[in-house]
Amino acid sequence: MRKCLLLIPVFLLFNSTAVMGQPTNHVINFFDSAFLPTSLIIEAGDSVTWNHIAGTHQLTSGVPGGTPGTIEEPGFLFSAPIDSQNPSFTYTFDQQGTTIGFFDANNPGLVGSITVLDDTLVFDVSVVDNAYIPVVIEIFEGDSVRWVHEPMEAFHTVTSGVPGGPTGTIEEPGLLFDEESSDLNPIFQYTFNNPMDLPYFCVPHSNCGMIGEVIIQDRFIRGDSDRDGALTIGDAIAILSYLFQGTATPDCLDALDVVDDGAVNIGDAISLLGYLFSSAAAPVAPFPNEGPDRTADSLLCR
Ligand SMILES: [Cu+2]
Repeated sequence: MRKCLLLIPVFLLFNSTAVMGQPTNHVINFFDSAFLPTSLIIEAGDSVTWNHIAGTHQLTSGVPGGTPGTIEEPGFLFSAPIDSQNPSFTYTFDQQGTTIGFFDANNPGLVGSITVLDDTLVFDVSVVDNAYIPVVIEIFEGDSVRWVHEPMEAFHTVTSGVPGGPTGTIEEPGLLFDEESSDLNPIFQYTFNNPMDLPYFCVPHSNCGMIGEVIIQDRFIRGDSDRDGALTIGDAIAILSYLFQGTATPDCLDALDVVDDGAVNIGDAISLLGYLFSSAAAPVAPFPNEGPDRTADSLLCR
């Protein structure tokens, strides 16, 4: 049996380094006979501003002759003059996973596109020194993990479950995946679509501690403490009950963290009540639709 070189603490908690940024504003400039850049890749929630540099233009969403009633229909999303009197136009995109065309109706040969990424991410785990680094990784449904075998590293496996785990459960060895991690197969990527705490291990080295864990969190709506899909006074009551009446710890503490400061406290209930009854600010993302929380904090949604 191969001798283990290193033992790594198993429960080293890892906070995501791939934090989703704040919304970005992107710029496209209209010159007399072109606009630049002609295409952009943006994140949902980002905005694009088209600026006038020269010429007389009619910025139009869609494609020339696009099918009526679809996002390709000219002007379906927006139509705005871009000229010396109307020097800029801004639109915010939240159509995840979609490519949206635009063109100049005054010169339909000028076409461009905005691609809005979906909100899933790919996280890397290094296979190095007889260990998976980070040992524990927290992701959300729809995210992927990529195990990267570092050069000169020994032959390992990335095997779901635990050694000798019960058949028919996620602990069963290899139920979801059983891949070699070697110089010949240096990258293994897997997309997780269901919330769970998934242990995994290296077949040759689990006995010396080469094990890891992927925590796949449930997508949620911030403020939806009782997980019924809507924000009501019941959600504020659920926060107060958890804090002051000793009700069981909710599975999705992230949903109770209305102000997203990484802790659940009375301020979250007050903020939620303010939103519901006195037109205070809405909860931050994920809201109003379900989504991941990319803020690095210790709260989980299970
Ligand atoms: Cu190994």
